This record gives sequence, structure tokens and C-alpha cells, in this order.
Amino acid sequence: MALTLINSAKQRAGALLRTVSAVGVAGIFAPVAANASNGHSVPWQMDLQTAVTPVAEFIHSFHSWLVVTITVITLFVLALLILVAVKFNAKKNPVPSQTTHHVGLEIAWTLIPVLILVVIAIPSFRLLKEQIAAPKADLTIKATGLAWYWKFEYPKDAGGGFEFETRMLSDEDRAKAIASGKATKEQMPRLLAVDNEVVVPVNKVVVMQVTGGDVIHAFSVQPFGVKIDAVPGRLNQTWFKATKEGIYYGQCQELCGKDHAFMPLAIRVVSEEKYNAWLADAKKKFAAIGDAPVQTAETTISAR
Ligand SMILES: [Cu+2]
Repeated sequence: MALTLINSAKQRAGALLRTVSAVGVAGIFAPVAANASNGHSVPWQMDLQTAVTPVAEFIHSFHSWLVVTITVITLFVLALLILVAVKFNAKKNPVPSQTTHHVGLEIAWTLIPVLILVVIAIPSFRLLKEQIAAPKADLTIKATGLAWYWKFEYPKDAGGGFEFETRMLSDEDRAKAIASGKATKEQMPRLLAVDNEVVVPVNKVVVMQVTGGDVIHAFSVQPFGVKIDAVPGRLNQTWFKATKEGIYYGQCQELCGKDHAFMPLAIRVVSEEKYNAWLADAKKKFAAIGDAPVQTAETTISAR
């Protein structure tokens, strides 16, 4: 019952927010709103990036729900403050009440905040479970954060057996690609476009194993609702199921050194056929993974 109420309230809140933003924001930022779903944030963007996984959609509805909750609380407190200032100021109320205890009030202002926290906690823990409990993987990829680029490994058992590095394209490289007609300006977003994109099939569960090769980084792709630390000597895991083809950009989100801001990653979501074609190409293009086990700080220490 409580969950149904929360869900319907969430839906109504989401619809309300969408209407408010459609009327209020789209008018002012119409050219921006049209671009908001291109896999990265844009200047003056007013909302989260378009969600393309079930987890990201959950995050969006939870976000809308919290905005409504916090707005109602803030307006209620504001109304009380105004009431006090207007009705109980020294002029209008020269002899203040001496009441020091009121059982009903004590119970209400203890219970109501508790109930509000419970109503927030239920969807919050459901979201947490969704993020942590990965369904059975269709594809597993390993990402290693390095100072200051990413390395991706496609394991042999998933039809891969190769690894490649991803580095941000410099302004000169982008300018060259645009001038040669290989890509448009929109396809080469500044500080996000990379040399090698990660390619995954659409509507498949991708489990991303994440580790760090030197210092702590963080693997994050906002349209997927994914963010997890890349810690040396430790294998973390996150997952996503992208439901819309396109290119989506992520960034390192752990302060990791001087080029922390310049280690983006790009994930291209394509159809199954396109993915298989890319896989065949990638096997020829990229270095094969050796048979030696991957060295992490942990394995290095135990081998000594
Ligand atoms: Cu980093």
C-alpha cells in the first residue's frame, strides 16, 4: 500500500516536474533542451542528462520525488515563519504564551519527520539494490583507470580477447578530424571526444569490472546512472543496460592528479549486428590480451 502510494506520488511528481520544466525552462533554453540528450551535458543545461538505462531512470524519478518532498517541507517551514512573524510579533502579541509542553505537538514533530525519512528511505534502498545487484551479464568488460587515461579489456570468453586504451583527443586532433570531414563538430565534443570508443550492444546487460592501475580514479557515465571507484588492487563492479543507441560520455570522478579533468571515456551503444562487426574489426586492430594474469597491486604484493 505504502509503496503503491509512493510510486503513484512519484509518477505524479515526475509528470508535474516535466510539465513545469517544459513550460518554464524549455521556453528560455529551447536550443539547449534540444541538445540535452546527446550523451553529454551542454552549457546551461537545467536538468540531469537523459537517462538511457533502467537504473538512470530510477535515479531520475527518485530525484524528482526528493525535489517535490524538499519543496513541500521548505514551503511549510516558510509559511510557519511568516505566520510567526505576522501574527506573533511584539506589537500584535505583547503577552506571549507561557506554554512549555504540548503532548500532541511533541508526538507530531517527532513522528512526522520520521515518516518523511521512511518515505525517502524506501525508494532509496530499492535504488541501491538495483544498482548493486547486477543481473546475469551478457557481456563483461574490464575498465582500468590510469593516470590519465582508461584501459578497457574485452575478455576472451565473451568473444573478445583484446584490450585498448582510451585517450582524450586534443584540440588539434579534433580540429583535424573536423577539417578532414571525418566527423562533425557535434561528434567531437571538446574535452570528451576520445580516440578509441568502448562499443557495447543495445539492450544487453553489460557488467563493468573497474579497477585502478596507479591511484584511485572513478568510472562514471551519467546517462547510465553509473559511478564507481577504480581502486588499485581491488576489483569493483557495476552494470548497465543501455536501451537507446547512441554515444554516451563519461569522466573520471575522483580527483586523481593533474590531468584528472582530461580522462574522459566514450561508450557507443549499437545494434547487435554492428557490435559483432566492430568486434571482428577490434580483434584485428587491438592488442590481444596475454595469458598472464592481470597484475594488480594485490597480486603483486602476494607474489613477493
Ligand atoms: Cu582519474
